[in-house]
Amino acid sequence: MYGYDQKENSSAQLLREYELDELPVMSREEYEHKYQCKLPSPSADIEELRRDLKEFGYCYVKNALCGEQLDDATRRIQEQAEAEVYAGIAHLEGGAQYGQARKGTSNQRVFALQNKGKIFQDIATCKASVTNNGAIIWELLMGMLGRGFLLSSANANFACKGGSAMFLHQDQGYVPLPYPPFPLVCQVIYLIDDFSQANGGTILVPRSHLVLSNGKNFKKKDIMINNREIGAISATAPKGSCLIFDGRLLHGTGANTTDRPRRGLLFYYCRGWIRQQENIYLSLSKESRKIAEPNFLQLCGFRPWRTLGQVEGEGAFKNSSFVEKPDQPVGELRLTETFEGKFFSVTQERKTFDFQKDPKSKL
Ligand SMILES: O=C(O)CCC(=O)C(=O)O
Repeated sequence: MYGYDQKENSSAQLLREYELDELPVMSREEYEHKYQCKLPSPSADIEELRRDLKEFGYCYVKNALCGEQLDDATRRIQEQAEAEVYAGIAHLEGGAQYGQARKGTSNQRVFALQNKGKIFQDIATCKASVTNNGAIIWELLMGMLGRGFLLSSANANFACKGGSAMFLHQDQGYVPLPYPPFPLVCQVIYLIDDFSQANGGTILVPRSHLVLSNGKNFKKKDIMINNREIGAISATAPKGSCLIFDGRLLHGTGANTTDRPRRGLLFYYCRGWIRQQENIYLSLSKESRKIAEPNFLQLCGFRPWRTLGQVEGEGAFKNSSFVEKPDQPVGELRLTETFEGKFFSVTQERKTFDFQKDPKSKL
């Protein structure tokens, strides 16, 4: 999910300045010929997927959603998108320019999937009954982001006819350069339709995760891959696959020139110590909170991790407990004249305060 900041030293500014936010897109065959390489294909072999992520910055997991799982997810997202349009609350965008991601009306985003069907919570946690090859996806996420990673946001992106290609960006573009030598965030896109160059398959710049991390070689002509200037392709894979990419990889939605929408479910994850894109603590609806399973709540950050995410100090040492919004957070307290001669007690529960008059008390 895009995130950019136009401050000095941010990758977004450099990408624009050096015209890397828009690159001509070649076919897979052209790319492989030009750069003398074999680009990633859908696979369920974890070693191959790890190699693809390391070398190219992306990989495709084969049959991540299939059969009924894919049908259910497709039905749910389609009816949600239509209902949001009908209700006049749809997020329509063009996807073209910096600062104008929401302008234009061809493409549609469905935000906050965590509230729009239990199936999306289950896909986020790679639950075995919903996600095929989910254990492989989870393993790859752990390999990239380490233990305690979080769901940063979840949305659907419908690229539709007439929508222009989105500016190319790095999902961790808000992090000052140079980047550390590992991803801070990553994106998992479940393909609801076959992705192709014609229907706006995500534009990817293979290997850009390695060559655009130090902030020094941002000039297009200085960025060489196998002795050729940097180049872009479109993600092409059958529906049901999932595309996983490193947060440093240059990418963006492609332009759909066909008559049918290109739909993708986007799950954006971050390391456990990075602020999430969606403020899920505020936006998770009561109903969705009720049906959420512990794994999902943990993924959203409802469980403190290594001292982070505490609530009034709770969870600092007990990593096993989930935290809740306190009914009555402790505010300013002081013993003043008013309290003299009064008995003051705090119950074990610590959240309920009980003030009673007790003339015999010394307090
Ligand atoms: O939907 C896509 O193809 C990619 C969307 C994207 O780049 C983003 O949201 O950051």
